Amino acid sequence: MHGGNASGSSSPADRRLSALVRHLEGSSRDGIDAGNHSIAAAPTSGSYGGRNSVFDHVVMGPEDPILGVTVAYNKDPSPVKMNLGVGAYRTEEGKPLVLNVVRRAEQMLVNDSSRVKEYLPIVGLADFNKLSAKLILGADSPAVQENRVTTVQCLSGTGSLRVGAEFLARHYHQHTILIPQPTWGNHPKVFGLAGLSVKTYRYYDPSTRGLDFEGLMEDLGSAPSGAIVLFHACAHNPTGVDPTAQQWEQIRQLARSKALLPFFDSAYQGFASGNLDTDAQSVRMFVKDGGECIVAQSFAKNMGLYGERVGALSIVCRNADVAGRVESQLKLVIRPMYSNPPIHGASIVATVLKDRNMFQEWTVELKAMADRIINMRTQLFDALRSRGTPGDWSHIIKQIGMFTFTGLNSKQVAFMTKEYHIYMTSDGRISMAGLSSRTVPHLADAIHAAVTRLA
Ligand code: PLA
Repeated sequence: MHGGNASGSSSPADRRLSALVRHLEGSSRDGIDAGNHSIAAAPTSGSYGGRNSVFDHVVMGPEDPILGVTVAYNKDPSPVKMNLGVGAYRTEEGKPLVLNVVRRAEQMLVNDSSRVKEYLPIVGLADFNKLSAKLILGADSPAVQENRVTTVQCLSGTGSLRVGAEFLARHYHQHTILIPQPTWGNHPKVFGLAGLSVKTYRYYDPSTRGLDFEGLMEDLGSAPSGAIVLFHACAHNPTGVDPTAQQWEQIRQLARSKALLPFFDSAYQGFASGNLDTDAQSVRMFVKDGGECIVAQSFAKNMGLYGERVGALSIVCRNADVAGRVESQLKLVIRPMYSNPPIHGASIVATVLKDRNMFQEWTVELKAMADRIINMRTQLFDALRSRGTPGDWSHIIKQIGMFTFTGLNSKQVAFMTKEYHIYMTSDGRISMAGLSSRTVPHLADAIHAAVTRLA
């Protein structure tokens, strides 16, 4: 079977298979040598003196569009190099940050000799799950109180999205998912490989550098009834453009009238405005109306736990009975994937969320990170203005969250990398969290040169 297509009538299993076929065909196309597949009788015994590998036909795959930027950056010996690719917070000194409250929680965990390293349940740490649901849905959320939310601890935001997608592919009647155009580059892969059929809805208008609200409403309005719709809860990646509260309300009404199933990706709660509740408003709006929805949460950015891989998937159901059955099926998704999640990161989060003082300390540290990013926006904007760089750069201060979607094209990006050792994704996205007062002038010089030399 070649070039299998996801026709309307195919099952999730068929679609998963054709997604895999496309994925594999893609990897051989991306490779340097897709020819000569004669692997007949390639032995595993080593009797060929190690010359022929059973993997000889494996071609070199491309680097990831985001994480590959860090790979290239690491290879550059220049002392002035800057990594503005991946969204990872850096201090004014350009160093990764472990929050004080996280260090404190870790000390407490280490000092507690009653703590052991047993397996967690398939769904993860119970305290962590309950507290994560309250964090995103609100401490007084009726949905949580009525026990109609099931929350499972997953491997950060990505793992939560994937578990949610696998569950939907198996148990939800509609397999079309609409994702914004553009969106985080991993979204189509996560959903497609789970067997969902991925379509896009209009989101960003390059001419205004703002939301294409009409396009969005039109595309959601013509979506198949019951389709899944992916929303970024706040701080849309890569555009930094979020709907206003009024627009969210219109989106909610439309989504509910068409029985669309909202799937929120919340990777930046607290990072957009500096306030955890403000950044959860979009999600809470959809929970308040009593309808169902799904939320994938990440603690990578807001608690700085990137490599600990801490996240949660919550499915808000109509009633506790449904939630219980949904949870039983989530366990069947998780068990053959990674059995059960790691204990350390979730214990840190639970320790911080459980304790009033530590929670308070976290919000202060979180606000400081968000404020520093906002400050970098102002500094970069001012630096470009003082250089008289052609163009309207006000979007730098208008956009929200970790990234600025600069509008620089891939040629300009390549120029900045080559001539100025500035690393960023080829779509012109820069991580504002990777900037500091010391490095803003270098970036402004590079942007100025790119814009004036390569229109
Ligand atoms: N969802 C969105 C919208 C994201 O931007 C990211 C991370 C994730 C989910 C996944 O995060 P997690 O699995 O680490 O919790 N995006 C980053 C990193 C910060 C990445 O690409 O993996 C980015 O630079 O876009």
